[in-house]
Amino acid sequence: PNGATAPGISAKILAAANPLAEESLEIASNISYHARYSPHFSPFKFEPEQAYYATAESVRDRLIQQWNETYFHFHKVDPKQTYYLSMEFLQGRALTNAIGNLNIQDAYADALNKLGHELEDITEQEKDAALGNGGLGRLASCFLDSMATLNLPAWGYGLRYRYGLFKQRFTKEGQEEVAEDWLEKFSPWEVVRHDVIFPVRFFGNVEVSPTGSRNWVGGEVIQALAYDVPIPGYKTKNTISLRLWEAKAGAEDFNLFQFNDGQYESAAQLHSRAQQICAVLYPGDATEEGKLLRLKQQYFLCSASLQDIIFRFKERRDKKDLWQWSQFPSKVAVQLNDTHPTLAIPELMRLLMDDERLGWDEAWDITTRTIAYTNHTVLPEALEKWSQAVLRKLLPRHMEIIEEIDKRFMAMIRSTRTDLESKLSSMCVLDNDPKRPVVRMANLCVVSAHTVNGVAQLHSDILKSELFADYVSIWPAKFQNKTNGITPRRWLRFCSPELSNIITKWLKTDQWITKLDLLLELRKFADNADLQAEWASAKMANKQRLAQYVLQVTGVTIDPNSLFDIQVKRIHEYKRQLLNILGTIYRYKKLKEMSPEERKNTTSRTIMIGGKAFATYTNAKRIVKLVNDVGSVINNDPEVNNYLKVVFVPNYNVSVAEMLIPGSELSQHISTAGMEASGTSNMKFALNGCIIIGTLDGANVEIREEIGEDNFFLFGATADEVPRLRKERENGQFKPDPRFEEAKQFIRSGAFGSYDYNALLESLEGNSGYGRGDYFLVGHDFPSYMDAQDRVDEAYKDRIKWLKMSILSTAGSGKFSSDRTISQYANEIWNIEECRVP
Ligand code: NBG
Repeated sequence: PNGATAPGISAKILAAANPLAEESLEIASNISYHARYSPHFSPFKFEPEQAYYATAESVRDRLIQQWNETYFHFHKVDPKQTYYLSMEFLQGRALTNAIGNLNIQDAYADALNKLGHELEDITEQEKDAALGNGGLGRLASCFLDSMATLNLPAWGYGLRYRYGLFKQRFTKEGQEEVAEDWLEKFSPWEVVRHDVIFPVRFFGNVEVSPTGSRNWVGGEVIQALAYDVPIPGYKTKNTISLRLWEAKAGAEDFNLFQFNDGQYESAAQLHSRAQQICAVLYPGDATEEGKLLRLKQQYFLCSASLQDIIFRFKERRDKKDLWQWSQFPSKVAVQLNDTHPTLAIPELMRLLMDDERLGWDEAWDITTRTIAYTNHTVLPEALEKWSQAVLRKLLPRHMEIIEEIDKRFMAMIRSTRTDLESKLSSMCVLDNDPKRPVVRMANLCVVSAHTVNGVAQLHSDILKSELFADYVSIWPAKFQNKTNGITPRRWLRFCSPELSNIITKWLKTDQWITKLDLLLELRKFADNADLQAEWASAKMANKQRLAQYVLQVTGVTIDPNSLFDIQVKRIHEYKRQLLNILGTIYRYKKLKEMSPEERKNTTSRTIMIGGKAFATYTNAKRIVKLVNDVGSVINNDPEVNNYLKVVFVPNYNVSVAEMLIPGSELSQHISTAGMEASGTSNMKFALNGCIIIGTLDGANVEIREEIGEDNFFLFGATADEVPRLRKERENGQFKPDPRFEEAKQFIRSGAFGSYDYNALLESLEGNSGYGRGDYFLVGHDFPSYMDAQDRVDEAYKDRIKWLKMSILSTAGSGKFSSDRTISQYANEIWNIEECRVP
């Protein structure tokens, strides 16, 4: 029986060996070995939790072997290598992915059966590694999967946050944040490297020697210790590393004298300061302390990673006789994932000049040929600007270097591009506004990186025509587009084995898993009744599984025969969850007004919304509360709840996404045009045969192109119309649709409880200002959104047509594999090549 089996039983099983199941027997014995000899729990306990850790350790054994081989192979071949620097990696769970990529799922399932467990229950035991917020962090993790699968010499560098993204809970007040203790017991997927440790300095001052060389001294020094996470590629030996830094102080920093004197806190002061650095992902930055801590985190990542990169570069050179620093950019590519790791630029300059004694010009040449920058947003509040005073205090030498970069940039413009002089004040790196002098990190990146890319065609176009327009004429070749992608392994093969098997059967190959363009072949069969029947039954199985899950986490029963309509993503006004819920409210009101006969002709829907609101983002939290309030009223209204249910799916994260996406039929990607840089969940939904209702924003544009406009429910203003619409609004020329007014009025009438939603609704009213005057154009897009929703209802009534659309959606998703994206980065930015472990 589940749980009661002691690991020792495996000996008996082995004795009764069935020679055909040799591999699974070996695995079972290896799992038993770990349960016994890597004891993390009391002996003779083998509940699912213990079984999970033992299973993970047995998988890790295999990974470590491949991992070491990969490291040695890279070391021997010494190819140019990419380092992906990111403050976020949203890895999610690792077990299913690892055994899937190693292609040993059947053997593991069998082995666990022998030990009295089901693989599915065991994988459920794993906590998500949520070292990221949303799309940007998950993109980094999809990229790692593709780098490994494509056998590229590439690594990730990040921070080992003690607490990742918070867990979302609910009280009567709404969302509550609770620390997520992903390391509560331990993570079997990381290996500490006690020999990989680098000092990282903060504060102090710059000393000038008699020869004029500059040196940063004093302040506090914290150690960066490496923890490596293996990243296996799919069906390849190549297993790369995600290196996460942890901050620690040494024994010599512990003041034994003070401690024995009873001054416990001051005795361990540096230890506690070190602990703060990696304590949480995105500490609140409303206070000065908070800002300083975030900057410390960013610098900590950059400094440790670059010291490590330089160390490896030298280590691989030492074997050869002669080498020069000028070779560095032909061996190293550094990609900055947004501006968060921008300090890598002055840090590389500092290491090359102050430690390696290169001159400015040589150091600058190396730095600019090494570093590339990806922009992930045009939202002004997300474009980082650090106070010059804070930077100067924390990193005095870097501030000098940044000033010098800016000075030289301005001199270059003044001497070669007098036509741009009037633009200089917005183009330069330092903003010397006496009220708030800051460093503009995006400008520092554009000035210093050899390549700047956006993450979808529309976004890259906007970067060139607006945000970075002034730089384009100086460096036209610097600006590129790399449309995002997602890994088809996690986001189809492993999260929906049912649908995957059908695809493999019809394509007569499983090669689509690494060559996603092959999905196009499915188009031929889109009208085939047999495929449609199989497709429908896989979708239904996924919907049933999802319904079970929803019941379990919310207590709400949902009907798998209703249309499953999902919007899951971070809660943000520009993503317009408010548009969704206002539309839902209107739908509810109309249902109430119908006769029972009329209701029977409507399309039954289950609307699911999920996502986390940043702790201090008031309107986002109000939206979360509104969805919950609306859900409680509608779901308990017996008159309509056969036709409409509204569920807030709590604690949205990677593993919840893996449950939701395969069971979805319609998903909403409805941001104000021009504001969502790309979106990546849109790609995951489309790949799983889910139809998108969306605006012409981010990657929606390209998804619609690929899948076909008949298979996409489009509505809303386009990006180029948005500025004019906002102007018209300011001039009082906007006439709201009566349906929009009716929905808002219904909330105000108290239909969803006594909470005062006025402040939230007022953000959709008035005439101007960011967050007021309906900056996000919810009111403008409301009527076309409702019309698109009517088209959805009609289309869903014709199940055959809907199935065809669903098949075509999957068939058209080939472009959105992160394998395609990463190949383009490799060829067009990094200039690296495959380095396959034999
Ligand atoms: C996000 C964008 C998304 C995009 C991801 C990945 C940030 C700063 N940006 O639209 O909002 O899909 O990056 O590129 O998190």
